[in-house]
Amino acid sequence: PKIESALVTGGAGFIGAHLAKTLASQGTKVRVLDNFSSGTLENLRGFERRIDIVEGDVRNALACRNACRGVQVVFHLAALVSVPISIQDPIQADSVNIGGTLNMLIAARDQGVQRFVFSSSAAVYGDTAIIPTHEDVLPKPLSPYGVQKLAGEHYAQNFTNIFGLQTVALRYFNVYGPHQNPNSPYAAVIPKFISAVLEGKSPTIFGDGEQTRDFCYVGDVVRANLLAATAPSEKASGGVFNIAGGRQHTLNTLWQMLQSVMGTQLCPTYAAPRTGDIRHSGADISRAESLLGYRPATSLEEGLRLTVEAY
Ligand code: UD2
Repeated sequence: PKIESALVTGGAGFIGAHLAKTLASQGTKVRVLDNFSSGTLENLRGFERRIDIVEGDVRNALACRNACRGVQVVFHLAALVSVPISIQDPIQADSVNIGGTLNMLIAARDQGVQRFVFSSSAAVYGDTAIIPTHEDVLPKPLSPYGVQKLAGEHYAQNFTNIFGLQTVALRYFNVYGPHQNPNSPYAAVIPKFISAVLEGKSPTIFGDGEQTRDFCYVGDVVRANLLAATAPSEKASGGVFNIAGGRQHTLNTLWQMLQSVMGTQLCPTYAAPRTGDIRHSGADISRAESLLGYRPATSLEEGLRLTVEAY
């Protein structure tokens, strides 16, 4: 099924821009709503004429309402995504992550949007002992960010149950890929490692490097969103789905793979474990496989190659 028209909130951000550009390439009429606090026009380069780019904030109900007008599918990615910032300023993070999501749900409902795909996070699980983690594991978020994403999922389900708005929540694990910002102090590990190598510096591994993560290539996250938007409503609506690579890798393995992709022989610096870090993370993706038809297509090695090539 074709998506005729879509709104991508946070569409100038790392994941949102990949999604918006893919939709536009497929012939979907795309609008992006972004306040450009962390997103950039650079991320949408080459698509400025094909995408309706609106500067606006999801905390503004009128901006949300206008952005939803005439739209079939809403992909809601706009968020304050930094866990440390959500700890330093939970009220501001709450106003964006919960308030903004509520504004978008109300706007989508009132404008007759068909389906609402909500970007959630593995952060809702906290430090669970059940790995790979399936969606029925009791969420126990360890940060305001995780609390806010979990609240967003529940609000989305409210709107399905009370108003009949079709909603789907996707819990992303560690997403990586081209154009992910390496510069913020809270940058993700893969862009940090790549930029260290490119600068000839030794990267820092926090802890012994034997912690594991389930890395997910951004192209797979984009396909998961398209599937969530088009899957039959009886399978998808009101659901939450893990979206990940479905494999766990240690940080040491990640570093080895990256060295081989980049053809370097550097020694990492080991430092004290980062406070608040979880040791292991890995997704059970069987629900997304069986109900959405999601299968990760990009191995970590291939994804690293694609990411490095884009630098
Ligand atoms: C990810 C998400 C976060 C939240 C969390 C939930 C990112 C950027 N963050 O945090 O938003 O959803 O999952 O569990 O996707 N590391 C190093 N050296 C570095 C940077 C990181 O060794 O220079 C380690 C870090 O200690 C951790 C792993 O790499 O063990 C991944 O770190 P991350 O910041 O990329 O992502 P994570 O899993 O902490």
